[in-house]
Amino acid sequence: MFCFQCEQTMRGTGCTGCAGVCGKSAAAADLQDELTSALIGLARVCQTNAPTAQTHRLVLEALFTTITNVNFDESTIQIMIDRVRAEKAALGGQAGDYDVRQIWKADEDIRSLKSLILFGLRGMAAYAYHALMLGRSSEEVDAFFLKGLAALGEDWGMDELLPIVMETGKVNLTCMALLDEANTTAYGTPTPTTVPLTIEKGPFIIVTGHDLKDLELLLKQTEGKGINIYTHGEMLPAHGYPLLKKYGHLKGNFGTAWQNQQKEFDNVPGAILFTTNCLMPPRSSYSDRVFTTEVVSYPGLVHIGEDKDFTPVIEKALALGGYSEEQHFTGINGGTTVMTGFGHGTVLSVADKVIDAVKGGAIKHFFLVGGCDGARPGRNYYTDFVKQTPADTVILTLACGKYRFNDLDLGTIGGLPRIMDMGQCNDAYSAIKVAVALSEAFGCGVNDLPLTLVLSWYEQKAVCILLTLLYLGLKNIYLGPTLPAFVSPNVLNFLVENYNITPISTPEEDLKKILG
Ligand code: FSO
Ligand code: SF4
Repeated sequence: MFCFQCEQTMRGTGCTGCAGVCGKSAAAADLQDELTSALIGLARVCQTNAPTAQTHRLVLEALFTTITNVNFDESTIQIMIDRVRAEKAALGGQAGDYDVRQIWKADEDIRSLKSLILFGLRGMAAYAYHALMLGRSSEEVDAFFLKGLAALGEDWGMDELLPIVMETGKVNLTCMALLDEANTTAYGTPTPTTVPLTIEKGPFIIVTGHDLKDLELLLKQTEGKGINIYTHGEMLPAHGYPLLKKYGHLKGNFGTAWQNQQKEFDNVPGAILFTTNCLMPPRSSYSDRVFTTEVVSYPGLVHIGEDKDFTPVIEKALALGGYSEEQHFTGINGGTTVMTGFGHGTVLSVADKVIDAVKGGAIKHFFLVGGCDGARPGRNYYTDFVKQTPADTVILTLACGKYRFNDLDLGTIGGLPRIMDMGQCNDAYSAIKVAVALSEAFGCGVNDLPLTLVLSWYEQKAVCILLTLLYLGLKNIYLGPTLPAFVSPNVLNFLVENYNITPISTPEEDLKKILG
């Protein structure tokens, strides 16, 4: 096997041998390569034979399947390969698969650019898939998946590949806007919401991942059954959506970020539903109560299929019975509640207040401290950074990296909390909307705003978001905890020279540099 698509890759260079750091077997990794090869073959066929709605959906599912911590199951990956090959045949395609392993062996700059495209497409596929589940799609986005995949099979140089890298960022912006519209149309505009970390006594289900539609379906199926529902990880922002929080049995949030799940789920007396990544290999102390749905798959776990009949999850929760007494959990820093619901709809509704606070000097600087969490000790940087930010600064955050500091009480500025959670990783779209609105209000470019992005990355959704920020011309981004293994020295130089991407150092030094 060879895989270097995520931040925890072995020795910072690539996972090889019999399993990846994430627990993916060599056989599953090889099958994921085969699936990607088949997808590139399908995309090449679509250059001459018109794809159908089914082709587009299959492309999303297959790309999503290969994201880190989504699918560990050789049999379901094989089924996906067969479906992609059958689709190619149905479209009348003669061409064979393209062997993606050629990319891993290519010149390091070509490998780097093609990896940025492939991993960006994988991340974007997750967003497009969630939008599709809520009935939204975009011809531009669908067409670009095929264009980008076909480009991976071309014998192109840097001059041809770089524009495709940038186009991935551009199209991902459209895709995030699509998902934002899908979420807010289905569930309303998120509003600021305090979420308890207490688990009440009695049966409960923990829902994790990013798929709001799955959460809604589960809430409907559990209504009146005496089962409480708790979010976990990237599902936390669901509490901000009016049409989800109207369910009285959506009670609070369980646990922290994904990398702590093996400890936090140990012997938990409730059922756990994974709607997307980040799934870690479940330990025997709780594997009997973990369920998967959508493209998530792990050998031996019960999978909830397209009929979305959550009866096995419900029965397991009832059988386990929950805690006999209320449990008072805390966040990483000892806080008993967290807040969410500060999407662009809320922040921009008080834009006048924010602008006045900046003009009057009450707010000196904005930080977007967000992105993915992970297991590396260096990620304490983000907690320390937030703790050390001066009292006249605002911290916007999103994605699972926020669990490092979202239970801290840093006070308020002008009635607004100093830490504002904008939502899931795809809600980077909210941050972009706020930044653009502020730059218009102040009559300057986004790079001239008192705003600094301090990002943490882990998997491929972070790759497509980063490409979107670069496409928008955002400069001076601080990135950590380490730089991607798939970025070659030449490509890194390009990013540093053109966008001044800076690897994080220490919170003290970086804050000094940023605030002058
Ligand atoms: Fe995190 Fe996992 Fe949302 Fe990722 S839970 S790491 S970038 O899947 O997608 O932030
Ligand atoms: Fe390694 Fe990450 Fe690939 Fe898993 S997804 S095999 S940890 S690089």
